[in-house]
Amino acid sequence: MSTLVRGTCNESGARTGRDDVLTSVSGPISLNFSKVTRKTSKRRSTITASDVSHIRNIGIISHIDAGKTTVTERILFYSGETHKMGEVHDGQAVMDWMPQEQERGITITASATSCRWGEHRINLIDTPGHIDFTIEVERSVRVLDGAVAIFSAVEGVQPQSELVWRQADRYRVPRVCLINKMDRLGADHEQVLRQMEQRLAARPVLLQLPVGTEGGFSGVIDVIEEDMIVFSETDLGRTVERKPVPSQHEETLRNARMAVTEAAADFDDQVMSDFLEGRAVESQRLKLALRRGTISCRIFPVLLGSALRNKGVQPVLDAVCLYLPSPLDLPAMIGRHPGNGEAESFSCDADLPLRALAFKVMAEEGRRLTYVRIYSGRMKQGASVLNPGRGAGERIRHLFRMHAHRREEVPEAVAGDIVAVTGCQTTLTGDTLCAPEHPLLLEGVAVPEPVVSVAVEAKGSEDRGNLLGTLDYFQWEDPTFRVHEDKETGQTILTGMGELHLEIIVDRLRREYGVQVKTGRPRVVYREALRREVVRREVFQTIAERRPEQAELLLRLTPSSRGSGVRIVLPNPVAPITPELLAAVEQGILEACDGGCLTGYAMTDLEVQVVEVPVEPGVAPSEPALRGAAQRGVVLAAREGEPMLLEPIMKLELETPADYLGKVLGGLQQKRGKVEGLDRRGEVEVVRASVPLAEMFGYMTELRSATKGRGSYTMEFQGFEEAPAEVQERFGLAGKGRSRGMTSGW
Ligand SMILES: Nc1nc2c(ncn2[C@@H]2O[C@H](COP(=O)(O)OP(=O)(O)OP(=O)(O)O)[C@@H](O)[C@H]2O)c(=O)[nH]1
Ligand SMILES: [Mg+2]
Repeated sequence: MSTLVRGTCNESGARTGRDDVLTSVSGPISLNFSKVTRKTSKRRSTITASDVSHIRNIGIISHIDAGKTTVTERILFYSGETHKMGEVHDGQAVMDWMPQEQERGITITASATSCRWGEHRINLIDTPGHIDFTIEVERSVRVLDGAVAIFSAVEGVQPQSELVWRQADRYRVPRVCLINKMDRLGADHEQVLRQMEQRLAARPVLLQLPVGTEGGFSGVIDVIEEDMIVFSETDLGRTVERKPVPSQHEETLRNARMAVTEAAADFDDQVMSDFLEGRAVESQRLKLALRRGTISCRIFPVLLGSALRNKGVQPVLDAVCLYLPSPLDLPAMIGRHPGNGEAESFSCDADLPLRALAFKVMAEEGRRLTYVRIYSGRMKQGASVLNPGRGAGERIRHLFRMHAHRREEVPEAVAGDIVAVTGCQTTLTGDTLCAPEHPLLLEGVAVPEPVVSVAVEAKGSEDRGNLLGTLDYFQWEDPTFRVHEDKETGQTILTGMGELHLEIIVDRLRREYGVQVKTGRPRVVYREALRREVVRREVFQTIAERRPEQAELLLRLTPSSRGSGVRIVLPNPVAPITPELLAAVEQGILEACDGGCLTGYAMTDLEVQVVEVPVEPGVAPSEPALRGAAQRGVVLAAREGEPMLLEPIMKLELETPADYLGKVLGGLQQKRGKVEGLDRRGEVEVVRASVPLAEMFGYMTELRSATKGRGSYTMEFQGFEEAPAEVQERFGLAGKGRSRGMTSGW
């Protein structure tokens, strides 16, 4: 597999020296607007190469319900992209355009949009917070250069906040943070800052102080500029005024500025010496130092606001332009040549050959709309490009700048930009598109493990005809959604991330495609693993084109540690065994592992070594014979290896009022849950536990009734563990320590 290393940003970014970063920032950015002054500049949708330093590709990420879509709606409104402010709770948000999103008040699919802020173009992706749609966050952070991480001032750092933070850490995405919902009862930004330090191991730098608390929250004090920012109540916060800081805040402001200067000092020697000698540091110098710290992911600027009350959003946009990197500030990208795997690094340069990554595919009436991030070169309407991973050519028919569901056609896009294109036939999420004469593979998108399945059956004969085709569209769109047929029952099985994920798919089948289905109960997706090592010699005979063919393999299957997946070890190609023949062997092994050896669930935590491919001198077996030998050999060997079932285990974080703790813990114990930690936050107890997913269907109803509607929980996949003996036996497998060497049935 190809890998791309997105190297660590050093202090100054890998491409630009420290001074370059300084200059790139000082020109276009001005934070000193006193009234609202942001008239949207005349739209120019085509970005030219010279504009790239003004592009910001950002995502909005957070725990469910922290206010991502509400913030995004304000961003579109204040930047002049929309003329009416859409509200999530009215089902009117532009970004939540799917009917299911509008009805449920949650985001389900990441929506891309684009706006101008001063001289900057901000390409923005509003992501969902619900864990079932985590692929949307994953693919977004893979292609974005920066993010706005939102926290609720009341709930603080919630479990899902930790998860998305870790996703952004993995791709080293610089972040500015917004503590939202400052208007709510119990808002406590200092508590959130402490949680960021403790739970995210992050270093937040508070750049604003609140003016007023809870319902009286009316604006913020800008710690760097030392003035107060007030948002008008009469024009939906469009007018922003800067005023002198009221005297009662002066001392707090002095201390806060000192803390900001101390943080900035780590990124600028002059600021350090001014700080040590007690001299005031001018604002611009502080901002530039903070920018370096932010781009290197060593600090995280924090702002305060209440998006719903129209306060604090414009400073977030300013901070995005000021502190987050442009595509030019990023370290060089590294791709691998498809043939020899050799690495090549390249910069964000429109004059280099095209390299782009498809990160999202949407099916619209059977046609594909493919979202791409361009890393180098240009993509033009009508261009022929190569998908090197699939060895397929693609033609770009049209390019669009997306505004949620609305499209605006553009003739071309250059390195650094994000656009959607039509015309791609085979490209899926995580695929590279590049210039045909310069093939290079970029790192794909990590796909999380789908662990819940449901059987569906079409209601009428017409529905039956449409079902599989429509499910195919959904599979293009969503790499965490899989479809297969249960060989025994003939039922169609849908596999996804959770109950909500599958419920939405079934709802979309009905509404968007008019396909009516009956659904079974949700079930967990097990895995097969082996208890002991097996060595097997497989001789496979087949008839091809009326001629008998034979292939022989010596295979060793060794169980490996939990979470290690499947590893295949092939011998070196020695004539007459060619790399193509070994690829056929690998294919056969993968097919066997995917299909499992007894239960139909895929095998995992297994090393398959091809010890030997015996051949008669000079006579090579055929590809189909080798593939067949590998597939059958692995299945039969696995059946001798004391196969067992593994079940998915979830990491659970649950909140309950302290009074109900005993009842909740009792319930978890009955579900084979293991409590790993208890935390008191005010009146609320937070329980961290691991629990088998199989026990958790319908748990929300149970928890609500146990806590009089006041408990809530989130869970994420943690790993697979051996399933209990009753489950093993239900599938015809032996419980721990009891083997039923099953070798028949091939
Ligand atoms: N009081 C208050 N409510 C807010 C604020 N911002 C958002 N909300 C409300 O919080 C709820 C969730 O807001 P969304 O913007 O949908 O949150 P989200 O993060 O996009 O949620 P998901 O996309 O489902 O993860 C809605 O009812 C909003 O009206 C705020 O600043 N103050
Ligand atoms: Mg949302």
